[in-house]
Amino acid sequence: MTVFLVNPSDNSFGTAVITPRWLFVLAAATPRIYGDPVLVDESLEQLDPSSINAGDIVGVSVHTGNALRGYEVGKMARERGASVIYGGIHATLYPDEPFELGGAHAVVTGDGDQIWARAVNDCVAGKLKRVYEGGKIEGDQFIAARWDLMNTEKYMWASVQTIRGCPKHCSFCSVWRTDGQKPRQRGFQNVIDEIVDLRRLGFRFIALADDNFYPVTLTDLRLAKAQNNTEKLHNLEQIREERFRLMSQLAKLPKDMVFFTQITMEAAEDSAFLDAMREANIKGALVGVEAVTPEGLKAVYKDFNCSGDRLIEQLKEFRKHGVHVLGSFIFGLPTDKPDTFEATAELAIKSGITFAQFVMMTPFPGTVDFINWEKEQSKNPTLVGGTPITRFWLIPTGIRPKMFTPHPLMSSDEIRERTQGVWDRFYEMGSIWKRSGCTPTFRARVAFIFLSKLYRQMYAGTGISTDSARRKKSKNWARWTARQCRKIFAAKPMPGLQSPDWVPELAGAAHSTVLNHGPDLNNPLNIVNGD
Ligand code: B12
Ligand code: SF4
Repeated sequence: MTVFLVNPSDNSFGTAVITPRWLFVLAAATPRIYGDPVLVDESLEQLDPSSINAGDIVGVSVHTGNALRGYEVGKMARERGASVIYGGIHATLYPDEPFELGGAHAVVTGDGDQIWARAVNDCVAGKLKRVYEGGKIEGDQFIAARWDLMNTEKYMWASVQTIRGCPKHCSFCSVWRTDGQKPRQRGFQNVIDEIVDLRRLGFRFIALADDNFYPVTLTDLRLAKAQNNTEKLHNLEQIREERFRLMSQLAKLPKDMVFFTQITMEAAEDSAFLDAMREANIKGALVGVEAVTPEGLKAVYKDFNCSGDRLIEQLKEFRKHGVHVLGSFIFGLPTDKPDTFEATAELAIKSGITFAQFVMMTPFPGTVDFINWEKEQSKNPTLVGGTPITRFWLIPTGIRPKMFTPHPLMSSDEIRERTQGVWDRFYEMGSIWKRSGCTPTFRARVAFIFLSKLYRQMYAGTGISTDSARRKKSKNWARWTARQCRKIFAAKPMPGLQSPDWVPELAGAAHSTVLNHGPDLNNPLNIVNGD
């Protein structure tokens, strides 16, 4: 019996930007007595059906965007006699769907770290239940990924999670509902150990796959103080301290390491936090700007963000502290007007952000936007190819609309074209060249240009591609460029890099590390390069 874990995707580029973390976490959660699981990441290559045999267990992860492909994989595996178990955010939100459409034998909802082993054991014992509820486990129960099973030649960045959950409640986001509003932090020791593992393998670029790396803002602290809520204040301070502890340990890692995370804009006001990020080599962050007008921000329940000149100042603040920003903007909000696109492009360029993504408003399940839209649709349902548009992920990709919610002023096509125009403007050669000035050498500048073009190619999902020949050509270009970019990110492995010995009774205190070996006691991780 073999355990397979499959990350479904319709698009395979041969090389991927970021490791799908769940694959390696669930691999670690698979009981060792069944041998090493086989990991199939379809964003690299498609699963070979003939590799699945009767009696195997196939775990499939689905988020909304890849659910349809996930169901094809599950049905195929079931036909070949395997037991099929689904998990992931989409299966958590719609636990019945994999049974109806994906040939599921069981579904795991919520966090899989702890419950996956039980599902596998039950399956082997012939006692598989229909649903396993993983729930929201505490930070100290998150398990470390099995990076020894990764094909290191295929990924540019590895991903390590330091925290789950987000206290905000943006209308387009499901994180605060599925992962909860209470931040759940991993102990810094576990995070550092995992990163050391990755650096040994030759990964120096790491994405911190967190919902929100900055869970406690200065405003939160001020408010708790003003309310005389000592218990809340203490709790918030503890969460914040733990963040600083983690960053002080990241700062001790080899100096060539680069981290990237996701953060809210409020961090711009927190110089101490940004300084700690710089020290920790967190050199980039995805910042959810979303909209550049006050009305737009209100529409997405994100009025804690600034707009106009203040917004530009805030974005510049990150750069001043050495943190490059990947700004994320949403188009198609009801408050958008035709001139919003131009204004957004202007702002993105003026604010000095290094990368940007311009996504079209999508009502993802589990969000407030989705609930409102579904309610509205129930009065007069729209069908596409017989499927209600509120189940857009089940509509075959060929006929799936690119936008789902009608806009009061603009047609979907107009929004798509204008969004495409903003991508084109931000990533036109002259702009990229100017931005590439932030790199230290000519070689790095060229790499920056390639990366910018690759990013644009992979993530500008406006659906405005022309004939299939051009689509194929651009996919081949992306495959080739992705291979070259991977070489830029690869580092010399450091097999001898030591992880600190964490003193158990002192665990929790930043100064509690003692060393296995090594000459530089003040900088424990910066030692023993194994070459
Ligand atoms: C890091 C991240 C990214 C990264 C890296 C993606 C990658 N290659 O892994 C980047 C920035 C590239 C990205 C891109 C996008 N992302 Co994203 N991303 C995340 C984030 C913050 C963390 C994901 C992660 O690695 N978590 C750590 C792992 C360990 O947790 P996990 O995946 O949840 O898995 C656990 C459980 O779900 C369960 N589980 C998962 N699979 C399985 C399978 C089985 C068999 C079992 C038993 C259990 C199980 O067990 C795991 C361990 O506990 C999540 C937020 C979130 N809370 O999920 C959003 C999230 C997944 N992303 C989201 C979206 C919308 C996107 C984009 C579409 C954004 C855009 N508009 O372009 C793109 C799509 C990319 C793509 N084609 O897949 C949404 C998905 C919503 C939905 N309903 O599907 C999320 C939830 C964020 C949100 N705002 O709502 N993303
Ligand atoms: S968009 Fe970001 S800040 Fe808003 S709820 Fe989601 S994770 Fe939190």
